[in-house]
Amino acid sequence: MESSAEPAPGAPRLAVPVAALIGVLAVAVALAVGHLVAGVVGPSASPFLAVGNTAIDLTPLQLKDFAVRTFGTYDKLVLLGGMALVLLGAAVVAGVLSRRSSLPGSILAGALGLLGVAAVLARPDSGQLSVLAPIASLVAGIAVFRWLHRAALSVREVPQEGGRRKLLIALGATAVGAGVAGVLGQFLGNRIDVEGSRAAVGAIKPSKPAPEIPVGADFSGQGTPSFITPNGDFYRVDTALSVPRLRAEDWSLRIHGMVDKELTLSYEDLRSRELVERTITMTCVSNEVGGPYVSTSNFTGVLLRDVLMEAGVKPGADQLFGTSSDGWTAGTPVDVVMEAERGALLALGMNGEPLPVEHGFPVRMVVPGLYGYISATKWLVDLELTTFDAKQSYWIDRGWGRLGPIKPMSRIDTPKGLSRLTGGGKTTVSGVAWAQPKGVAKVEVRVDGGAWQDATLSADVNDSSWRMWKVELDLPAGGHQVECRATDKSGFVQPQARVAPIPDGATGWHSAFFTVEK
Ligand SMILES: Nc1nc2c(c(=O)[nH]1)N[C@H]1C(S)=C(S)[C@@H](COP(=O)(O)O)O[C@H]1N2
Ligand SMILES: [Mo]
Repeated sequence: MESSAEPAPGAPRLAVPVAALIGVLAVAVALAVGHLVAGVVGPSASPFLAVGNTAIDLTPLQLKDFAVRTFGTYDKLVLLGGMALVLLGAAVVAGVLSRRSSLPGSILAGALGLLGVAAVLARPDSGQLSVLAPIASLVAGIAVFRWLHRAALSVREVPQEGGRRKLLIALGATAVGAGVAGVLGQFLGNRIDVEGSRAAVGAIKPSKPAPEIPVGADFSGQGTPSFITPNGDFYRVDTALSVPRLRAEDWSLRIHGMVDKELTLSYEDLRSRELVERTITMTCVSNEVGGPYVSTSNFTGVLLRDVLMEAGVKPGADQLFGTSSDGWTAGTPVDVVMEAERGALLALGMNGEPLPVEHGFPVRMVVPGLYGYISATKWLVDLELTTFDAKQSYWIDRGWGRLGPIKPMSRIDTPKGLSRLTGGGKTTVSGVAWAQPKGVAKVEVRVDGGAWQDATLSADVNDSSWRMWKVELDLPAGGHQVECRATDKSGFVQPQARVAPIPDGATGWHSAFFTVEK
């Protein structure tokens, strides 16, 4: 019982830990029930994920940039973990504020519930039934909170035989119930068998394979990446908290807007067309100088230009506006996509396999020479011919540049910055360079600000993909700085000026400091 020194309120109070636990359990039930109903009406209706996705969409540029820089591909896990902590705190506060009456906690739970409703309604890909999930969540959260609260208070009021035990059972059952509902929701949400669909699609065989990658296209023995990036190692950047699950057999692509003839293409329609294979290096605009968001694949697909010619692009349409199944958008310059030599693809395959789910299965766009944020829509479901004045795509809306040509860049992969090298003065410095779509003509290296010297380049595969470089240096013991710069085939030299990725891609020379020990 409470100490009698407390001002007597005339009503019993719950102990702080019990009150906090009731708050936490009620929030857990709310989330789990929301997730369960979302499993039935559509994964984007899950209030927790919807709040997370809305947070991603609303996050200011600088914070997002910081998150990607600091947490890399784990940024989403960090976001969900952070949200869970905030919710946990709110649940504890709601519980503790409600030691006497369940009203304050119910109000806070209601407010959180309404946040979930608003977030789900704001999702671009939520269906009409999706609001049922956050509403169920809200109702279940408040009901469980009040029920547990009443049960706990009655134990306080009339301490009865076995009362505590009954309360413990109620709390335990609630925890188990929340767990079961959450797991079941996850299971139902994953019931769309996307891996089954991928397996049924089978190998993607091009009618026009890309030329064989020559031996000597990389120096992977000397520290550069393999020329072709294995699918599992390909960098990943997207805003999707849960990866869209589309089956090839349900998928279709609508091409409309400023066209002579609207087209709707099924997966089989695309697959039965001529499939070409292209070796393409993709790059993210948010890649820092020296950063990892660059990879190369053999993409197989249909030439986008041919499909657009069939639809007939009306004069004046300067933007090809792509939308993914989860509502993300990218606006690509029509003139770039229509260049015959560019080879922009509606891609179905990566390295002979159907696209991995996280890289856009069943179909994505790939445009050599353009950063992904304005060209590489994954889980593509809609292409509209329009103008740049009429519509803004996802990242343009958030302050990034309209046109996204990839800037020539080179990166040092070996030695790693700040490493200590032993075993003599001979040092191999190696890395990668890219300048799509012009191609890399030259990479130069200088040591300690001295004269530039040409690096040895790997075999030239094509102008849309990266090249590897290396130099053999004989360095005296001590600390050294190496820098590199690329020149493209038009003679443009990678600029020295350091510019941040925002708004249209980083520039600057990558450098590495290391120590040679004799
Ligand atoms: N649907 C969707 N497509 C998307 C994105 C996204 O957030 N959603 N991100 C784009 C960005 S910024 C890049 S760099 C590329 C990355 O493709 P990858 O993850 O296959 O490497 O996808 C693009 N396509
Ligand atoms: Mo990107």
